[in-house]
Amino acid sequence: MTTPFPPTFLWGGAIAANQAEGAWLADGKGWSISDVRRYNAGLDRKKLDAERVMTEAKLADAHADDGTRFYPKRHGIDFYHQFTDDLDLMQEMGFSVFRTSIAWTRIFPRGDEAEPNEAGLAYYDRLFDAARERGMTVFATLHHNEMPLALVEEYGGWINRQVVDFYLRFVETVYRRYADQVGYWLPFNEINAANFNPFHGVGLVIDRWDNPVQAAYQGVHHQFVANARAIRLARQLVPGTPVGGMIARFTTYPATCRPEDVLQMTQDDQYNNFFYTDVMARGTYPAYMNRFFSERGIEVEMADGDAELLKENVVDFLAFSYYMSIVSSAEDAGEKTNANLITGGRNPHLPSSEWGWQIDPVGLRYSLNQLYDRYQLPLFIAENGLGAMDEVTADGKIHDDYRIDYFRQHAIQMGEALRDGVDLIGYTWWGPIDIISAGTSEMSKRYGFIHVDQDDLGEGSLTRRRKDSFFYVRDVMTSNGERLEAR
Ligand code: BGP
Repeated sequence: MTTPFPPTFLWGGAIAANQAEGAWLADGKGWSISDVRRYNAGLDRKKLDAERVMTEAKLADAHADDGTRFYPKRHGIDFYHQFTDDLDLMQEMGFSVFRTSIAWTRIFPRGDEAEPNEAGLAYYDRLFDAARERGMTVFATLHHNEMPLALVEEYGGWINRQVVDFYLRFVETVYRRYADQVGYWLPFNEINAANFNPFHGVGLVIDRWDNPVQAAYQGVHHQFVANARAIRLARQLVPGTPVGGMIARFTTYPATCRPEDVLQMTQDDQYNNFFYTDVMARGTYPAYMNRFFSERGIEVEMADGDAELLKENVVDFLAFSYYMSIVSSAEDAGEKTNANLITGGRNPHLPSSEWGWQIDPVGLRYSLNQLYDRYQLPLFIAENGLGAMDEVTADGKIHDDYRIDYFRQHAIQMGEALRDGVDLIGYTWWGPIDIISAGTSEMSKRYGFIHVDQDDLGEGSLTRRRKDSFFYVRDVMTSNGERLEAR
């Protein structure tokens, strides 16, 4: 079978600093918002909305606890100290791209300093050199649920426009430092997350705001401005290096063929997805958002020059995360299911993960065609993966056929999208090594092809083990998809 994947196609994996590195205060790093995300042993995986909300009381608890047991992102999987061994394993799988974030608080611990923290800069020099020495292009995310906590507690997070300048100081510092080491820049991970997890997205503490929805959209506008300024700065400091925009892709289908359900799907698509990619790729707020805002009494404050800034600085490529799909219904009827960042209608035609996320490989092909038809920009799947409970057998094996099947089915659909003419340039599996869950701070929600011996409370040897999926994925990536069908 001739593979549909071009020789330039980038295969690899994605992590985020706050979910893997640990070393939460090492070498001058400051507190980030992920360091106050508690693991709740009693959490109900079907009711995660409450988990996502950050309150003053939860913040106070986190400040009072200087341990790491119930704040798993403080220790991660100790990637900070073990990254060379982990990158060896990724190289063995044939990765040609490695996506990670640069933790803002390693570079500017509080976020408002004038000068950067050299020890933090030196760490990413070592990490990026190690990845490149192993044949991987570095795909660097600059904002991934890890803004400085001081900017939240003392400035009000992204709702305060002053944070835009602090962020651009961080961006300029890392552009200058890593100009020759980074192949793809991504200023914001899932810029649409702000309306589904406002603390991760814009640093919003819910009981500080009379109108948190209004506040979140104001924070998003400031991120659009920051994104456009980061693009403009890239043309000066790292010319020729692509800068992308990313959303969490909430693929949705109408509950029935009733026109009202189809209209609901269209509006969900507009409000949850296209609003953000339209601004980043077309450079303007789409007209349909005027009605959305006015019907909800939302007034986004824009400064003189913002419209021109957005129009003149649009992304070079679009990235998105894709895990699952959901269902839209006009009456908001039918059974619900938990999904990435949101709760949506359950699709009776699809299986679910143990966390309720509906597994939909064909939806990936559909999403790729939809996004490419709309923008004709190169596309990059920056996250795709299956979180599951893995079991280690007595002889130390992990037989994760379910993960092999998830990867295989989605890779097949990527190949179909390429045959459809979609300009898909790369794919990074989310969590190639087991890391801490973003939404629940669980360790037991495992995505990796590499198992890490650690439980939800941080107990374990941190030993790394190759799962069955490690070998299958290695064969697919090193053959550039030729051996995709083999099972
Ligand atoms: C995305 C985040 C990632 C990742 C993923 C899986 O929204 O960008 O950080 O964690 O979700 O979510 P979780 O880890 O909660 O299973």
